[in-house]
Amino acid sequence: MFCYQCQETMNGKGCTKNGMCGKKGEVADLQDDLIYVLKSIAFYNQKARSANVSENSTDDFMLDALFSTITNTDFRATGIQERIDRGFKIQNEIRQKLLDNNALDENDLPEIATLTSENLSDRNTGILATEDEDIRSLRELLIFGIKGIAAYAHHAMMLGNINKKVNSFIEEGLVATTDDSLNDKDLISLVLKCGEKGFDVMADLDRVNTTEFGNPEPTQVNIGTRGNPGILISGHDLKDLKQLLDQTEGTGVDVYTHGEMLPANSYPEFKKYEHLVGNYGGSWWHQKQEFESFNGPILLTSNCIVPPLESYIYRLYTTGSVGYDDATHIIARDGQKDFSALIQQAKTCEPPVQLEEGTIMGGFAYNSVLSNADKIVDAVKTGKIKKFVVMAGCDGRHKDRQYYTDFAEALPKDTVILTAGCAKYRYNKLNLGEIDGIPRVLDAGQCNDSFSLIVIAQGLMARLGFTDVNEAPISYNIAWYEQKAVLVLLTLLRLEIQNITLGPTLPAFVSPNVLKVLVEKFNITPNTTVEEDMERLLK
Ligand code: FSO
Ligand code: SF4
Repeated sequence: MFCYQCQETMNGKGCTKNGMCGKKGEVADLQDDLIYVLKSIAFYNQKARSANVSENSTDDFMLDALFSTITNTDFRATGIQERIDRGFKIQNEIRQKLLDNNALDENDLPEIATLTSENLSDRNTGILATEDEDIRSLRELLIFGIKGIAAYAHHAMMLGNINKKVNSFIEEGLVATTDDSLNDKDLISLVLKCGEKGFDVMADLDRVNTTEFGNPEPTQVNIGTRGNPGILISGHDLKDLKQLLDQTEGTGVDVYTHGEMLPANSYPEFKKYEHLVGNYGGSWWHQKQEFESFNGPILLTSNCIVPPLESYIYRLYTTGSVGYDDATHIIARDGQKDFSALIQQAKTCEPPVQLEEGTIMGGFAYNSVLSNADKIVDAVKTGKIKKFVVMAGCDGRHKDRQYYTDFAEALPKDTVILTAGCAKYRYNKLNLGEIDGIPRVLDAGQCNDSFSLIVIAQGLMARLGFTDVNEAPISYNIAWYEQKAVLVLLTLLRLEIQNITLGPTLPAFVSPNVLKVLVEKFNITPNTTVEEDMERLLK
């Protein structure tokens, strides 16, 4: 096993026996195999697209399979093995279809296309198979960005969106990582193209989410509990939440959000449900304590799942690309998921133990912010707001992440934090106050709603007369953890945003030479101390 895809990788270098996340070595190796199989399918499906014989079911499969390999998603060897087996079936079907249509020359196939279930064990599918450190770094950066695309495209697909250009880029990128003729420059341009597709896929997801559930509106989200038994829903999939709310209505069972599902409380469609009580607890890594004290069933709709305690695993349910041995997995039939097992179980459970009380503010996506732009623009013009600081991204377990709480607290009172993703849990309960009625923390939503932050930044800057985004009073202090955050970062780079501060550590998969390019081209800086970064970021 060798895995270095997330921020918590061992010693900042790579996990080699078992993952720091709890992923078993066996599962990591299977995930390498699965990614390798996907590269082979990608080769064939590119040809199938050109010959107009590609199937939507291949896209479905690719998105789910890539998503399943993201940090803290599917921990099951069986779950990954099933996808490998299905992958070979799909690869064979596409190959046969191409032959039937005279669209494949079997005498001229690259090595990745000659992969079969029989010869898989002869191939070196691991990350270290690429010997050149810089090429390996760029290939993996591309793959991790693609995993991020797949996750967001998968949520959008659940709501009926299929973006063929995005899906065909996934194939282009995967195949490129098998092509020894591509040099570092070629790979850098693909990495930036990945960022461009990141913007497109986040825009897609925003469009389907807001079409289905309305535009998020500023909302005080309750963080207390009430006396009914409840179901806790975590992850990013809003369609799952909708089905759960419909099925629990009138049953006497309440629903609470957890982690990245918090922003759902600000969508008009979800606010209609009286039994959506609010949000319970904090970001993903607090789940051992919080799932324990919640007392009722928990539904994980995406990452991040943490290896659960025995004490609540019988109340843990997974769905979509996420999975854990001994947790019950709910599958969709004709687009519908049956959550009756959770509802029955909830009725036998104690109500949640209250952890805190009060509210937190959410719902500051671009629609609500830009429709109040006058107020914000005035505050900037009159000097009441001097700077916006984008503090989007992920939260994580590292002690060093206290930095983000300290940084938010230390920011001067004439600054506004723009946030999205679970990073916000480091400061969203601090009561940082308001500037002329504008909250100093504007939470746009989930990590994919970083799209909203970009639209907000562009909208405000246009109103303030800036043509160059790097001239505007916005600085970036981004926290990353897993591969969706890698994609968001690539999207910001593709938009030519300079001077991003990144932490709490730099990615292990970025080689010294690749880092040099990132610094030269974009002036990316690792975070240091609150004082030092404050000075730089407020300049
Ligand atoms: Fe967080 Fe986990 Fe949304 Fe990530 S819950 S860390 S970037 O999966 O997806 O922000
Ligand atoms: Fe290690 Fe992160 Fe990979 Fe888990 S996902 S094995 S913690 S690098």
